[in-house]
Amino acid sequence: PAPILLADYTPPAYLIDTVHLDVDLRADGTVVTATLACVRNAGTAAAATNPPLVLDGEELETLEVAVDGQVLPASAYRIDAETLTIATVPARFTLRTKVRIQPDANTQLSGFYRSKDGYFTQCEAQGFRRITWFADRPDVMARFTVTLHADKAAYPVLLANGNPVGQGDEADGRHYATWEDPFKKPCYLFAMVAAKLDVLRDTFATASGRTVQLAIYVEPGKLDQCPHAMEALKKSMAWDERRFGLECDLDHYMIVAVGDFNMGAMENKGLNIFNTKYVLARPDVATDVDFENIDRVVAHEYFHNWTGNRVTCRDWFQLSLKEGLTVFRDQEFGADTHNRDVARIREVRGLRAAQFPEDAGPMAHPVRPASYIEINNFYTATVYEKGAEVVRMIQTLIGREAFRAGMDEYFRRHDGQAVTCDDFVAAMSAASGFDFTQFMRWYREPGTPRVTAASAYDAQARRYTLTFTQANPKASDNAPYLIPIRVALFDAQGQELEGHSRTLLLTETTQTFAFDNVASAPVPSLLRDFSAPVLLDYPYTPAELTLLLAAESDPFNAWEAGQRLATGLILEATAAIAAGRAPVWPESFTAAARTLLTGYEARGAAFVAEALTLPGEATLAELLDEVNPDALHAARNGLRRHLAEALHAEFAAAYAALAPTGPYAPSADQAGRRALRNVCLGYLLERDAPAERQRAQDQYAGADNMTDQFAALAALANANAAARPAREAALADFYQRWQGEALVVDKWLAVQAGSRLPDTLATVQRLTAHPAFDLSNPNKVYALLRTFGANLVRFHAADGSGYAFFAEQIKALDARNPQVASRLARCFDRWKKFDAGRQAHARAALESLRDHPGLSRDVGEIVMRALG
Ligand code: HT7
Ligand code: ZN
Repeated sequence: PAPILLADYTPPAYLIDTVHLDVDLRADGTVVTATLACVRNAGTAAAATNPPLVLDGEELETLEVAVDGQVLPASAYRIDAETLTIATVPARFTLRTKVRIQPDANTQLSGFYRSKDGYFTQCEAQGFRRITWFADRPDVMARFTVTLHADKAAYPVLLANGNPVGQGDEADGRHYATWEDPFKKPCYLFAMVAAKLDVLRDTFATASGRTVQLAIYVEPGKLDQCPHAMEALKKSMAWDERRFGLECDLDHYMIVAVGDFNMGAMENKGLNIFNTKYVLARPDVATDVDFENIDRVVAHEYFHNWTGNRVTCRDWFQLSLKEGLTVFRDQEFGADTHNRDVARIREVRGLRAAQFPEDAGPMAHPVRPASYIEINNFYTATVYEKGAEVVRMIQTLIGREAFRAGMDEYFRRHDGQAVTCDDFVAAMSAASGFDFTQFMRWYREPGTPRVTAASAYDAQARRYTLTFTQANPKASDNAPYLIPIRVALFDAQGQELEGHSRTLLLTETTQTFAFDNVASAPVPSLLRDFSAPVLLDYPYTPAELTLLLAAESDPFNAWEAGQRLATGLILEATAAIAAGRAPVWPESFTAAARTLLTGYEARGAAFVAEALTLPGEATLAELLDEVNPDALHAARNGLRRHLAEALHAEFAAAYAALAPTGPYAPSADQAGRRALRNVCLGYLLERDAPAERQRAQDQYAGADNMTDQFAALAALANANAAARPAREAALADFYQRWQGEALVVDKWLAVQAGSRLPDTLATVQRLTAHPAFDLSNPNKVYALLRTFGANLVRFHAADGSGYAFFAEQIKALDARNPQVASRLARCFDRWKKFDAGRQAHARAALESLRDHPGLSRDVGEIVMRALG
C-alpha cells in the first residue's frame, strides 16, 4: 500500500456539525443509524467546485443511504473497499445511513466489539469507521447524541459520552438510554458500552465549586479492586488544577474496565475505556509497580481531557502533540505524588530500553512522522516518550513559569480546535519570547543525537573548558540541534563547585563553554536530570564515576555514574567471555556497591534499589556493534553473581533490616523499601545455596502482598538448576492459587517467558497450549509472547528456533488482531545487530512473514521496514 504523507494534508471538504446515532443491539448484529448534519467546508479551495462527499467505512453492511430524507438509489453512490462516495451533494444537507455491523465477530478489538461482560468500543485511531460511515479524521469535530437499545437483563448498563438525557424500557425486555455530549469532538473520542457491570461511584468538587459525578465500571465482583483507581482519579483532578489551572469540564466522568483491549487505556470524552490492568488493584493481587502504573495511566487519560480532547490533533502526524505532552504531564504528576528522583531514573531506563533502540532501528521516525502506511504502528516510544522529552526540554529552555504561561496561551488560542505541533510550540514561544526555530528539528528528524564532550583545564588561567560535538547519522542533514545540557562541576573531594552549575545551550556542531575561577581540575557532571534525550560520551575514569556516584546531589546523574561504571565492566566482560577469557571484576566497583547498600537509609531505599540494578541486556546490546547475546548474558549475570558473593553479608543484613514492620500500603516509602529488599533477594539467590532458596521460598509462602510474593516467584523462576524443584513447586502453587484472577495469571505467564533458563522457548511453546493462554486476549499475548520476544538471550537463540516460533505466532495472530500481531513483529527490529548465522535465521522468519498470504498492512509495514 502507498504511504500516507504529511505533505499531502488537505483540510476536509465537508464538516459535520452534529451526529445522531441510533444503535440497536440484536442477536444477528447491531444496526447503526447515523444522522449527520453536513456542511461544505467554506474555508477550502475545493469548496467552489462542489466536491463529492467521501466517507470512511470498514466491514459495514450498508442497508440505506439517504440525503435530506430521500433514500438514494444504489446508482447515486459508490461503495468500495473503504469508502462511500456520493458524487453530488448540496452545500448543506443531512445524511442518514443505516448499516449493520457484527461486533461478535470483531476480533480486531477496533470499533465496536464483544468482550466477556458486554460490548465496548475503541475508536482511536480509525475505529469509528468500523461503526458507521464517517469522515474519520481528527479535524472533523461534531456534537454527538447517541441512543443505545439492548436487552435489559443481559446489558443493564448503557453508556456513551456526555450526559444521560433519557432512558426507559422497551418491548420484549429491552431498554434504551440516550446520551448527549455537549462538547464537539473528533470521532476517535467517541465511546459506547452495553454491558453487565458493577459500579463504584464518587464525586469530585472542582476549584470553582462544580461537582463532577465519578463512576468506575468493572466486571461484576471486582468492586473491591477499584478504590485505588478512584483515588488516583481524584488526585489527578486536583493536581491538574494546582499545576496547570485546568479544571474538569464535565458533569460525568466515567471509567469502564475491559479485559480485552489492545492498549492501556483510551481517553474518550467523559467515558474512558481502560484495560483492566490499569484499573484493578488490591494488595494481594497487584504489585507496587501495578499500583503506580494505575496512578499514572488514570492520570494520563484524565489529563488528555485538556491535552488531546479540548485541543486535539489536526491529523495523525501530530499524534505527539497530545501524547508527548500528556506523557510529560503524567510524568510530572508521578514525580510530584510519588518519588521525583526515582521517577526520572525509571523514565530514562525505559527510554533507553525501548526508544533508543527504536530510533536506531528500521522503525526510526521523527516525533512528528512524515509518512506512515498504518497509523496504528506509530503509537510508539518515539511519539510518546521521546515526545515527552521534547516537551520537557521546552520547559527546561524557558523555565517552569513561562512553560505554565505557554500552556495558558495554548488553551487561549486553540480551545476547541484541531491543531499541530507547530501551534503548540508557537504558544510556548509567544509566552516566553524564546525562538524555537532551531529546536523544531527535534520534531522533524529521526535518530538519537550523539554528543561527545571533552574537557581541558588551564591551571594558570584557572579556566576550565568543555567542548561538545554533536552528530546524528540518522538525520536528513548535518545541521545541529538545540540541546540543553545541565552541568555541574565537582572538586576532588566531591564538593559541588558553587556558581558553576549551568544549563548550557548547544546550538553548533562543535561548541566550547568556559568556566572561570576554577581552582583545580574538576569532575564534570554532564546532562544532569537527563536534560536532553541524547547519547553522551565523555571519557570518565572509573574514579571520577565513583566520585559522582557517591557525591552527586542530582539523583539521576548519581545513578547514571553507577550505570556507566557497570556498563563498562559488563561490556569488557562480554568481550572477554567471547574470547574465552575470564572476566575481571575490580574491587572498587564492589566497594561502591557496598557503600550504596550500607548507606540506603541516607540515600533512600528506592534510589539504592535502582542504583544496584544493572543496565538491562537490551540497553547494553545497543552499545555493541555486533551482539553476542550469550556472552552478554553471561557477563551481566557474572557481575550479579560476583556482587552476590562479595556482598553476601551486606545483602543479607539489608534484607533483614528491610523486613516489613506494618500492614501493606502502596506508598512511595514502603514501595522503595520493598524494591530494595527484593533486589537483595535476587542477588542472594544468585548464590547456589540451599539457605537462599529457602529464604525465597519462605518469602513466597509468607508474603501478605503480591509485590513480595511475585518477587520471590521471579527470583525462583530465574534460579539455577539446583533450585528447579523449588521453582516448579512455586509456579504450580501460584497458578493454583490465582487461576481465577486474569491479571495475576498474566504475571505467571510473563515470569516464565522472561526466564533466563535455557529451556524457556520450550516452556513458552507449551504454555501456548495451556488453558491459561488465549491468543484472542492482548494481555495474554503480551504477557507470554511479547515478554519472550524481549528475552534477549532466549529469543535470539543461535539456532533460530526463537525466530521461527515467533513468526508462526505472528501469522496466527495476524488473522485475528493485526494491531497486536504488529506489536509482536517489532521484536524483530534489531535482528541486524546479531551475527551472520542469527541474521540468516531472522531473515528467513521475516521473509516467511512477508510472503504469508493475507498478511495485514500493520504487520506488512513492520516486516518490510525490518527487511529494509
Ligand atoms: N490515546 C490512546 C491510544 C490508544 C490506541 C491507539 C491505537 C489502538 C488502540 C488504542 N487504545 C488506546 C491511549 C493513550 O495514549 O492515552
Ligand atoms: Zn495518551
